[in-house]
Amino acid sequence: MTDYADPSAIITIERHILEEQSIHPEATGTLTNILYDLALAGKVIASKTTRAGLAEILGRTADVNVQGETVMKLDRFADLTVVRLTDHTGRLAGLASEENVDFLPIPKQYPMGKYLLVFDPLDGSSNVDFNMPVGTIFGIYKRLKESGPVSVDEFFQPGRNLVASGYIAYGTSTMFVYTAGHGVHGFTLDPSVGEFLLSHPNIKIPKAKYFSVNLGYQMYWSRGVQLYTEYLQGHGGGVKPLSLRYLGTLVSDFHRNLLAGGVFYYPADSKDPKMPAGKLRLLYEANPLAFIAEQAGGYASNGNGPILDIKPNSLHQRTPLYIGDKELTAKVEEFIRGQDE
Ligand code: FDP
Repeated sequence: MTDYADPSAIITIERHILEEQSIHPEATGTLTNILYDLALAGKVIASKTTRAGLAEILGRTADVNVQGETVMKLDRFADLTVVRLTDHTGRLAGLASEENVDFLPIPKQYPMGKYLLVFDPLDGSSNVDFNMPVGTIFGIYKRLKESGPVSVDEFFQPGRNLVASGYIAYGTSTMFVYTAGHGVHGFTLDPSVGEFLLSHPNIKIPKAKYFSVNLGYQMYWSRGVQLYTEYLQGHGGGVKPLSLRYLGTLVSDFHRNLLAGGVFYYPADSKDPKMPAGKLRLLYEANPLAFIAEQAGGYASNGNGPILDIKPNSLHQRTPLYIGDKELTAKVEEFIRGQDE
């Protein structure tokens, strides 16, 4: 059990979100409760990720464990956890996630709410088998229509419309980081009391120390992106060389750069003609993190302009993403304009 020197200094996530709600006298508490539902989902998923390596012992063979139960893949489990903890509450009108081709309407037996949830249940899931950090990303929009069945177009809102966004990082500890448009706040899960406690209030991105990109794919990048990368490495003397860090889990790479200062990018590339815009998804990866970056004094670009201004045209649309330190991220637009257009 953690020994808290001064329990009155403890701010739980519930208290913090409630206090933020009081900034808006018109608030009904619905958004507060969605965030709280997601924090609970984060705890449930974290309790599984910490046991991920035990799948071998418990029996991953043929996806059936020793008790004869089917062992569910962690990303599927994470998806179901978020859906099951949010779809019956009367707070949401629909959900869209990386795991489902179409959006999920609210089942008929449950009341409909006015918010839409977009999420990536387990970002970086290819890292799970190697005990590397993973995360859950989410974004919350108001639905566009007052009532009636939800249509897919209601999900095609630019990131500027986000009411709140955040992520849960499952790393050496579990952290819940969110913004509802009043700064970015981070909470660390204390497993001994089972609660997220405010550990990183009002996060602002410090001076850049790192750049994060999969350099292995450099040969597939445009000339502008190659020169931008050389710029970050200090060629030409524009900046002091930045240190390279790349985990291959967007949430974790972003989280480190948010706290330590830096820029992450996954550019458009020619590696796979089916994915000319790179690998990352606009709706439930780029947009939620872009909202956080801007709230923390940073910026997110697709190489031509702000990520948050793009109007999506499909649920699983991909986008190039440059995100983090404001100046360094904006700089890529100069390189791309100068070389690639
Ligand atoms: P993953 O495929 O493991 O889910 O969202 C996709 C993602 O991970 C990001 O988290 C990560 O930044 C990126 O892919 C890594 O891709 P590369 O292996 O191509 O670098």
